[in-house]
Amino acid sequence: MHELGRLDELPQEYRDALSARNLVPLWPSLRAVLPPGKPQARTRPTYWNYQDLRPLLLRAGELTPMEKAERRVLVLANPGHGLEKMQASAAIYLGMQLLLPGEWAPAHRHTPNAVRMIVEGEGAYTTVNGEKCAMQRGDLILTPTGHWHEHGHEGEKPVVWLDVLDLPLVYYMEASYVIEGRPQTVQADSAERAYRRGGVVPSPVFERSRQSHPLLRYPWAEVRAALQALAQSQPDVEAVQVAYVNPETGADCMAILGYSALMLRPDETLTLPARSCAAVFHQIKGRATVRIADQVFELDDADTCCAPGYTPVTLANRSRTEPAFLFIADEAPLHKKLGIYEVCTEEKR
Ligand code: GTQ
Repeated sequence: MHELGRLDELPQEYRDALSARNLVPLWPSLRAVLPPGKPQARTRPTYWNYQDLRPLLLRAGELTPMEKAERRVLVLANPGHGLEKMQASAAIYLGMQLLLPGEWAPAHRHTPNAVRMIVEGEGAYTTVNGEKCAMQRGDLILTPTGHWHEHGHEGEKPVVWLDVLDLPLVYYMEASYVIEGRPQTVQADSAERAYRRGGVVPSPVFERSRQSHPLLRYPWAEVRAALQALAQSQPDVEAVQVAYVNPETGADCMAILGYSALMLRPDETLTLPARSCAAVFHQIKGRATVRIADQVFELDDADTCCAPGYTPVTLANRSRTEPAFLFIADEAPLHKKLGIYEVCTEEKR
């Protein structure tokens, strides 16, 4: 690929004339916006150790009362994007949120989609459009775009969860905003129970559910059981992985980011092919080693790391006796909708 003309080769008076008219020559910047063969990722492989950040999060609980925080969150920011951008990847935002006993994070709704993966503590809940969702370790709770949500805590110890939002994308689209609300009236029943068993959904033919997100809470006990059953019934399956889906349609549970849970069997090593989208790995339980390009991260309970797109990732269970469980968030739904999703071939790596 031959070299293109540089900006400083153009007469100053010509450049000024262009600038004055809001015009820009493409060729000095063409290779930057269309790099040959492979994108230039700002997203760097990055690791956050939970035991290391936990005391700092608890200190935020002492330093900043809820009234001054609204949401008490330490953002897991990728230095490749600049910490102030609060991005884990191009489209993924990650935050560790703390709620202390008796505290309440007031109702609001916003355009970015959020999910929460509960990390520790008991007795907290999120109410999403009137549905009270209990928060237990490993549970996934959806807060889709436009849904009212507030968090409360009736337990005794601090509760921490990992927020995953598509905020960087929605912000980039100039579509990010929030609306403050009043405390929600809690519905008597939750949809969760209706979507529970035996491959049946509450959908009589004359009244299909019109909800875009019929199920909001995915209890960890059930997801873990699904993983263990899969591992047992299909011992040769390449990846013991389940996707969090809309039970009505089987489609990704959220429009922009994709969510799955993966079990590494004792001693198992699994190489995920390089894909165009970035991904986040969060250890629900166990000890996995995550190799991303030339970086190796040793994850323990509640540790998190992220990988740029176009990069193969190797996961290995460090235990010979116990399974390791990972929660994975990726940008695959977004890439698929944009038509840019790729599982990369060898030459591209
Ligand atoms: O809990 O509603 O990490 O609005 C960032 C923005 C959490 C939340 C975040 C939010 C929330």
